[in-house]
Amino acid sequence: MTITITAFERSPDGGKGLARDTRVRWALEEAGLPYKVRPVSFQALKEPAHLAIHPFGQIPTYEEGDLALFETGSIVFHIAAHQAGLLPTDSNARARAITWMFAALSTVEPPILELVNARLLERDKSWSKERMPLVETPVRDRLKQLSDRLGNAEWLDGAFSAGDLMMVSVLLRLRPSGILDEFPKLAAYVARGEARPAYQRAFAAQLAFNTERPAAG
Ligand code: GTB
Repeated sequence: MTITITAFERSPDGGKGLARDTRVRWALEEAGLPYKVRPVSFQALKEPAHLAIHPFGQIPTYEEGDLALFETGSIVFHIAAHQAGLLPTDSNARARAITWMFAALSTVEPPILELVNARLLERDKSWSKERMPLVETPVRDRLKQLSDRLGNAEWLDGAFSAGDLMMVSVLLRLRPSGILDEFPKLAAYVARGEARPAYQRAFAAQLAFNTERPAAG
């Protein structure tokens, strides 16, 4: 069955891989599943056809036959649950890998988004400088805890899993801030994720998608 995902018609990052279709592409590449990508303009995101698939008018979405999904956590979990390679077969190890997916999305990503948004949207505000420590400290606290847990291990819990895919994807959002480099073990962990051939293919595909198509008229 054909898998179709949606992505920004033109990502604001110009193909740096920061939009969330990249993590879905990565999971599909890890799973060896071919997929198509339907571009969606910012206007079309909020129109009925797209809202029927994504109630919040966002990308990415995932369609496979009768199934339509939104939320990257759910999409990556669906892919991982149905293909070998992204979740362990041992039930306890599988539950722990899923726990890391939730941890990435529920515990690590929120303070990172707060910081990313502050850097992006609040830089010109008179109070921006004072607020910055308030958004940077929770990120550093989380990264310290995560780095302590990872230690010198290659991945968070044994073999690479969907938990690592999600955590690396979340941490990648931090790179422009420079904060990731304060935690060498995490920087190396992210680099290991990026070095995976499946990530490389996903990154190249989203870059081509954002740079090689003619601009919409
Ligand atoms: N919780 C949802 C999920 O995980 O799927 C969040 C989905 C989401 O935030 N989608 C964003 C979106 O559609 C794109 S990824 N935004 C449009 C809208 O809400 O109207 C966030 C994103 C966008 C752009 C960059 N960038 O250019 O650097 C990075 C990340």
